[in-house]
Amino acid sequence: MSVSEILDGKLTDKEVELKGWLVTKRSSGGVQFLVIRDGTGIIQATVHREDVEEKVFSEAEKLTQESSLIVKGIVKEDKRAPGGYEVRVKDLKIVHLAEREYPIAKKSHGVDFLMSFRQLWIRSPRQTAILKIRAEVEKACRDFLDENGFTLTDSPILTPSSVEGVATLFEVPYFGEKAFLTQSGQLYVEATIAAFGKVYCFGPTFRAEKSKTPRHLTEFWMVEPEMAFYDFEDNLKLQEEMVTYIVRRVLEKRRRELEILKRDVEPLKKVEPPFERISYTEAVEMLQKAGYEIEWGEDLGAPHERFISLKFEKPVFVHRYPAKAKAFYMQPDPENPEVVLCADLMAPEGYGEIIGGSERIHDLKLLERKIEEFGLPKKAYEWYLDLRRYGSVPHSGFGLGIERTVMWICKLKHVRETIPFPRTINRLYP
Ligand code: NSS
Repeated sequence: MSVSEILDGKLTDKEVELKGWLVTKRSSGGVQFLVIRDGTGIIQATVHREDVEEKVFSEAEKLTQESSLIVKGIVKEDKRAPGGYEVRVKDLKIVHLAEREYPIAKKSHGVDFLMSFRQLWIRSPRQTAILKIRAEVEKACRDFLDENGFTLTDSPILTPSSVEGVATLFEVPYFGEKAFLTQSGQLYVEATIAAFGKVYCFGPTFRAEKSKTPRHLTEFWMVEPEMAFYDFEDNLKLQEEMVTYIVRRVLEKRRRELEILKRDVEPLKKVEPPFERISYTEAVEMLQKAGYEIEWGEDLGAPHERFISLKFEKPVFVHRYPAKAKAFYMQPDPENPEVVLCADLMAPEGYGEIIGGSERIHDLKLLERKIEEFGLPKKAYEWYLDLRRYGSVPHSGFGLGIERTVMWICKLKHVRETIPFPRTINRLYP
């Protein structure tokens, strides 16, 4: 039996057994008020001296914060109790009596201190709410793709080559050779589309990001759909549908968690197709007019993305970036080969990029030329070039960053709270 079942009103006046942890305890006269959590919710349990054997009452007195316990009792509706229900305890067993000093008991700890005790911090209501929403976002991604004819094909993590530029590669020794932790599974899903049509990979990706920003992790999770015969336009439509599906799912299933986070849900309700669209060139003009020092040709940085994202109520695609600012595999725009058929999706409310996607080059000669222009070792990409030798088709895909998406949906200031154990330039512990 779980706390959530009690809070849903399914077990009123029934006897229940709850297994969980003690959040807080206070006593008043002959009653001890225990606040217990079990992973599904938080509830108050009361131990009345007159209801229980002396032994049970004194066990309850011993309880320290975070002790694990099993209680048996009767569920009572009680307007005064948080959540509207409480358990009137008949029996109680301590499973483990926690040490007295809980390291993160004080309210005043800073985030960095709390991150050093992440193994304990994840138990707090705010952190569990965020991680529940993360799990819902991940499930929504999978459900959306599985329901729409996609096949999951996992990409390798140890790879011989770079996808998103050599500057952020993590190198690993590999039996006398060099391997790299994957920056993106994209190149491999480009291979599996020829076997399945529509595919995706979903896994951890790694970037040796030297930047210390509130939205960069060195290890983050990405879901990467790839579709044969999809052009640039088809790709954007799919992204609109998928992001809308994810947001709706969280609104539907994770209301309690959004409330814990005090997330205003009105902006989220506005997320529906079609999303806004502006070209990179228009974005640069908007930024220049607003006084930003940016030249055509430079990639957009966090402050630029923030500015643009705040101009729109819905997510906005910024499309057709300069070829030089983006990755080697992107299809040039036939109307202007200086730019490529790519789009980054900016989440609203100042959040900026959550998706990067593009139509891919499917012509062998052009791809060979790009690999050379970008100074990449052709040998490592021979297998990838094969995809353009045998049944090449126009195709497109994108990568949605889970942590950035959760950060926006939860309206957080920093991406590090969106993953159970974050990895950043200065954090590898715990
Ligand atoms: O570099 S991306 O823009 N695009 C790719 O990796 C493509 N190869 C994906 C594809 O087309 N299959 O990264 C995609 C998303 C980006 O929009 C962010 O949401 C997220 O991945 N991302 C990150 N999240 C957290 N930390 C870091 N460092 C990070 N880098 C990208």
